[in-house]
Amino acid sequence: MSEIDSAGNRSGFIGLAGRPNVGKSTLVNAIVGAKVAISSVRPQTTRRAIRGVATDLEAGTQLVLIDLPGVQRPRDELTTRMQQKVEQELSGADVALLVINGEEGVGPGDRFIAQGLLGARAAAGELPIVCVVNKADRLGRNIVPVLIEAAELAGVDEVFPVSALTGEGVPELAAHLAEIIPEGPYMYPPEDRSDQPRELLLAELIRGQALIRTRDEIPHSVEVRVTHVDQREDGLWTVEAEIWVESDSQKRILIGKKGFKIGEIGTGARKDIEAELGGKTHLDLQVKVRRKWRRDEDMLDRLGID
Ligand SMILES: Nc1nc2c(ncn2[C@@H]2O[C@H](COP(=O)(O)OP(=O)(O)OP(=O)(O)O)[C@@H](O)[C@H]2O)c(=O)[nH]1
Ligand SMILES: [Mg+2]
Repeated sequence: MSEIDSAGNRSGFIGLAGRPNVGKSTLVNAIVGAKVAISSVRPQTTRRAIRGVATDLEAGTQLVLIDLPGVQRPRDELTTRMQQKVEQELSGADVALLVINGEEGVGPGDRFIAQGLLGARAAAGELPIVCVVNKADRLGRNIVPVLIEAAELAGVDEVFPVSALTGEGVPELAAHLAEIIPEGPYMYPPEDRSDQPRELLLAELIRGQALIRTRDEIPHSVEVRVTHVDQREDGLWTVEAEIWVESDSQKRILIGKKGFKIGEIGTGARKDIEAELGGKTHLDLQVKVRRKWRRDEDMLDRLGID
């Protein structure tokens, strides 16, 4: 892109911080206008920092939204790394977006995160902190006291009521973000929606289906690797993937009676994958036991969870 093309453009990194399950990934998808990050009712759905890209060519602005794992107390090597990643990404962002679950109101966890953002601001010199009170669709007029509590959080500059699910309030939020990001050329090609390699995005779509169809400890124990993707001449895609769990009993549950559960996961994942690839897909899933992969540093390195 030439100097002249980018003159007057604005472009910036926006780091999303918030407790697990407040709706960060749903909000990233809503702003980008595509499913770039998986969301689910399970806390700790997001494991990697994913960048969602929203470019408005007419306005000449590009928001790069960094979807981050929910902030919580680390439990194992996986969650420890997730926390470190959050701190590292926020310290390099142009704007911090603090997302709160409006339905639950402002709690000690949100205050803790707001304090952390103040720390990041002190280190960065300057860091606007925008607060989103999400799940506004659940609140109606009861949102007002939550908006006030949010505005009183230390460091918060602006508060926006939003429903990431219905899209209410999202354009206003995006417009404000576009105003406060710095001037500069685009960081990603304008047609990009995400920074993820295709294999990783497809693996996440499969994991998303496993998450919503299992319970208890299983959602946290699942990881997915896509081992093969290709397209035949007649257009049919083939995707091969391994679903990892941590024990034989989890494997039995994930496969289910007569393969019912894995069949359901495959059907749901195939739909999402076909939407992403834009064509009919044959999906081959294999369930494998990888004991303690969540505590295995080498394994986490290879999975790209750093
Ligand atoms: N009613 C309602 N539900 C929402 C809204 N936004 C998100 N949700 C739901 O809240 C749940 C959590 O959403 P996620 O986007 O996965 O939350 P997250 O903050 O990314 O969670 P982690 O990745 O675990 O930190 C999902 O079931 C979403 O459908 C909203 O605006 N309204
Ligand atoms: Mg998430």
